[in-house]
Amino acid sequence: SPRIAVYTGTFDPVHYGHLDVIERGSKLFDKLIVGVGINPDKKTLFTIEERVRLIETVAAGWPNVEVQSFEGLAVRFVRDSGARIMLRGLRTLSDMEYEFTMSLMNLAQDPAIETLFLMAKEEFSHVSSSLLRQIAALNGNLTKFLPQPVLDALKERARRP
Ligand code: COD
Repeated sequence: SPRIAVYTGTFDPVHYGHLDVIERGSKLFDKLIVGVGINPDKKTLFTIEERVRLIETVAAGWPNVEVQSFEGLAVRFVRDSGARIMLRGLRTLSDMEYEFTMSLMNLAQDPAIETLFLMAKEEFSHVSSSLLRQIAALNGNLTKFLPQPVLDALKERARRP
């Protein structure tokens, strides 16, 4: 049976750090599903449709990568996708604490789903969506961190109230 992994996240918006994990994950598995979480309690800059579309656009070069949105528990989405591996990226020590706690909670929800971590590449280890959103709001330069379609979407988003 094909080896499938699900890379879960909010991706608000997707950046080169995420894309690096997607590329590396696509080489490790037969199929990589990018699972974009709908969290009704969390206010995002981009809608779920926009976040999915941006990832589809920038990941179009990898034929075994599929993008889907999900609501509810992340582990449930992984299981329903026919996968047993939840892929995550790890940047700094502070990520470590958060990800460790979350992986234990996810393991308690469904012991059949394992979380697998890929270490961030050095050049992206300081890149986070929240920091990029802040810099975008202040008109900073983000060309090193975001692909063109995402830069365009941020500009477009800034024009909307
Ligand atoms: N380099 C490498 N990896 C990176 C980088 C980078 N520069 N930046 C981020 N990452 C990794 C993150 O560590 C993470 O593993 C992944 O990429 C996605 O990041 P985010 O910030 O977009 O996603 P999160 O952390 O907000 O994840 C959202 C989830 C809902 C998936 C998560 O909170 C979760 O699994 N929660 C468990 C509880 C649950 O099921 N909630 C569902 C509610 S929607």
